[in-house]
Amino acid sequence: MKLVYAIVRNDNEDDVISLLNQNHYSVTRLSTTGGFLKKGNTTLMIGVEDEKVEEVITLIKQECGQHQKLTVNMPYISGTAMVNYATMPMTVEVGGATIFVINVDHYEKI
Ligand code: 2BA
Repeated sequence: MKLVYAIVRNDNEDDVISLLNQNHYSVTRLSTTGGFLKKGNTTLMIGVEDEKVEEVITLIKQECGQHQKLTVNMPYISGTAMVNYATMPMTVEVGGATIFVINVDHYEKI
């Protein structure tokens, strides 16, 4: 058996947990903080049989994998939106997850 730790962005947590639950994986969610940026993130703990690890990682990638997103930002000056100015569409990288897979020596539910 393995324990998958997945550190995901807070804005992905609900969707990835729903997807894992729909696929019959149990998940424990921990509220965590990145040591570098000191911003909140979410660490998921998922205990699975060895042969299910790849599927779990695929599901996490499906919701949290890095991808590009087109965004249109309204220019602001001193907190005031410059509505008459042309907005500039930008492509930004979003998503991403850090995954650790750990061997489990012993597992039981009592
Ligand atoms: P990521 O590498 O995508 O990491 C996102 C979060 O995942 C991290 O948040 C941390 O909570 C966790 N994490 C990543 N690698 C880990 C590991 N080897 N062990 C334990 N936890 C790990 P933050 O620490 O706040 O980092 C946010 C982002 O800042 C990182 O994104 C990376 O792009 C950058 N970063 C982190 N440490 C850095 C450093 N020492 N120098 C430069 N950039 C750094």
